[in-house]
Amino acid sequence: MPRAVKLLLDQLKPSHSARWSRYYQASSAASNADLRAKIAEMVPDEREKLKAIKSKYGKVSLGETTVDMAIGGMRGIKGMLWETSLLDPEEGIRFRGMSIPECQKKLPAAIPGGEPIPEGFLWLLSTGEVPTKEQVNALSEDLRSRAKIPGHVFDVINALPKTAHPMTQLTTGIMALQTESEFAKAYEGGLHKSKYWEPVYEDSMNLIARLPELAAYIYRRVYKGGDVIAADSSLDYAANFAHMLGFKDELMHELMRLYVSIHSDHEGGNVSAHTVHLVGSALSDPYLSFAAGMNGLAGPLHGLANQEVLRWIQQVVDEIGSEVSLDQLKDYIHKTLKSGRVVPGFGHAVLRKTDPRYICQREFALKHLPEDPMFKMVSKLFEVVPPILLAGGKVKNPWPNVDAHSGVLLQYYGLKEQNYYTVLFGVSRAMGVLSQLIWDRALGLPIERPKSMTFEYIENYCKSKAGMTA
Ligand code: CMX
Repeated sequence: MPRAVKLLLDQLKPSHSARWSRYYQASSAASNADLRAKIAEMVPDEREKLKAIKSKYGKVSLGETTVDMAIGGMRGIKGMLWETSLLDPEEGIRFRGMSIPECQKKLPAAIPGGEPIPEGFLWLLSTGEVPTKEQVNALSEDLRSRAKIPGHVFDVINALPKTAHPMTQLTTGIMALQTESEFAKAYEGGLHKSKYWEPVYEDSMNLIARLPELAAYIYRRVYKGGDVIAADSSLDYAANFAHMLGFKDELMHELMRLYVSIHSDHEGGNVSAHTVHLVGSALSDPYLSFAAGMNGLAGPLHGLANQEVLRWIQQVVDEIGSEVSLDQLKDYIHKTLKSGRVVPGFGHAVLRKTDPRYICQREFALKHLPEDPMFKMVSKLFEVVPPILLAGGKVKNPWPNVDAHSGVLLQYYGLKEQNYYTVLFGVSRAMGVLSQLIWDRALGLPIERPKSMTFEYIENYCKSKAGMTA
């Protein structure tokens, strides 16, 4: 249990702390390798925690909402509970309290000193605990046993032209998989609300398990003449995904482990995560909720930026070459900005420093592909873009985000089809948003319904407020 949570519980109610400490000791000692059993064990205490926070702090204000915030994309409004990760503007993401370097150090890896296996992230995100190797292996096995896709899903995808964007094909495939929803069936059968999380857990794990095969099918269909590669049951989740895409290089498997892990979660307010959470709050099942989130991820200001970055870098290289001076590069960036476009891969709605997901990808590149010309171009952009964006005076964060780096690593290992990149992001994102969705239902979070306003309402409200305070 994170220390901060334990401290809070200690303050809230002494009896909780005793119960938590019993739970913690039991779970630390247990060799329980079943994730569902582990979550079931946690549910009563987490419900108590929610109740205690509501009763003790329910009326405490979390801050002011201004008109700017309301019409400015709700930036900075604290309006959602999201347990799996928290984003600090200066420091970047922490998964259940752990930074990326801490996760790299503490979570089980496939090879000594290698990148953590994403199944370890899934366990961590779902429970807040660092799993043992045994727990991670059991989870890998469990996911393998769930990875079955019914034939009609492929038929539905095959009905689309191959030219349909891979994200359209992914979302279509997820929607076709919705026929398998255990939550939808259980709800129709009159499930008690205290048990909602159980079929949501099953749907979420089944969906996470099925996504790599679905995504690999789309890749092989669109780019490799439909030559589909069967799963390899000896491989972990990410390595098997890379294998089904057609990549045998162990370093590409390592890259995929890193990729899936760091893209898994980025707290709750980003478009894809918030959408899954919002749609799920209407008790739409995990397939419906996740498909909705994927449609948000497919937007160029969010997940599609990774495709846009590589396309843009490619354009830079095609137009002015890769051996360019910093001044030539500056001119090109000014040209992009003058044409009314954003520099893809730079900026962030919350972060105010370089994204640690960018940093860990840069470290991977420095270790494995320091001489790659495209990596060198990414490094030059890291030097050149931020001062230009800063000088423009309106960008709140001039630093690179996760998408500024991922494409260059993928193309180095042979995954060069940029339009496919957001699908990789989507498969990865499932682990975070679906872990949270299980907890949304376990905690009984209600349907979301923020208040909207018209211009007239805002004006009248502000005038009357001014009158009152004058
Ligand atoms: N290039 C040029 N202009 C940029 C910019 C960039 N990289 N980032 C922000 N700006 C502009 C905005 O368009 C906005 O301009 P207007 O006032 O004319 O509308 C202004 O700077 C202020 O924006 P901001 O408050 O700094 O940023 P937002 O919170 O509104 O937007 C983001 C954040 C990520 C959408 C934006 O930085 C952007 O468009 N970046 C490029 C696309 C990108 O990399 N997206 C991926 C983000 C990570 C992810 O979600 O996957």
